[in-house]
Amino acid sequence: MAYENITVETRGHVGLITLNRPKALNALCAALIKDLGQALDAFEADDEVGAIVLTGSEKAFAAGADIKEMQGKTYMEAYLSDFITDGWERITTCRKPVIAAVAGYALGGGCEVAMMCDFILAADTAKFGQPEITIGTIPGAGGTQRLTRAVGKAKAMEMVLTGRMIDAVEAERAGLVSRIVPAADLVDEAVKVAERIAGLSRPIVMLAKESVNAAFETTLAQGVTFERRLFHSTFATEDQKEGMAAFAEKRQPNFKNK
Ligand code: DAK
Repeated sequence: MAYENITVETRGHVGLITLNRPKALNALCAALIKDLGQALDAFEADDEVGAIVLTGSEKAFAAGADIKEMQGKTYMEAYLSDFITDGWERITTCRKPVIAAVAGYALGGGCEVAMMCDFILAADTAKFGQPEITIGTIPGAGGTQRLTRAVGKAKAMEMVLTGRMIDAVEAERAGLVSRIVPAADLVDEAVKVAERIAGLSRPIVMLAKESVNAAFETTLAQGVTFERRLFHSTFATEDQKEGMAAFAEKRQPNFKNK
């Protein structure tokens, strides 16, 4: 399928989505969000794809929602149409792992989209920020919530109240990104990590993802109980038998996603 604002390719068992609106630093207009949703739907439905990488350009992962598209909206138009809600949360319902590979600016909605992914690999050029306050609004796609959970109240509050950007080193130190890689290696490294995940048992990977995500929605006791139940359920899979047999027999496992 041809898209207007993204490019899509498959590398091995990895679905690679590249945001591609260079003239606007990948600003997330409605058409782009629609393209992104359709690409995610297609990769979710593709049995050959085990993990997804979402990236942008060298200069910008995404510089936010499209300010020019939203600047003239009235309150009633925004409220009644539930403005830019449609499709924005699609990444969070993806059952396959989604890795954000961020170089350059990830601002406003761009930072929020990166945080909706399962983890963020940052190029050494990455800059994260929630600058909405500087244009007279506040984050609207989880910036005050996911950022606070990722980096804690002090840094999130400073970023949201001042619009200050943080670089890759500060983002890694604060726990926003899993690690930093040289910009030139970013996409290859993200695809390598995704390929590694795609080579594991798909149902077990999905259970692991579900269990980590439960940590954000439950008490500790509920989360640990949930994890225990999922752990027990892995013993109903052929892949658990294969994984442990392979270990005991000192060979590589051959997972069948069963
Ligand atoms: N929207 C539209 N166009 C943008 C843009 C944006 N967010 N960011 C950049 N551009 C455009 C610029 O207007 C410029 O276009 P031309 O003038 O050439 O036509 C082109 O991209 C290049 O940008 P600059 O000339 O500004 O490039 P610089 O290198 O000088 O500066 C910059 C780069 C990233 C520092 C700067 O462009 C910048 O400050 N951009 C805006 C960053 C920002 O404020 N982002 C937050 C936007 S508000 C929600 C979902 C999402 C959201 C809310 C609700 N729901 C689900 C309810 C999200 C809101 C936001 O993200």
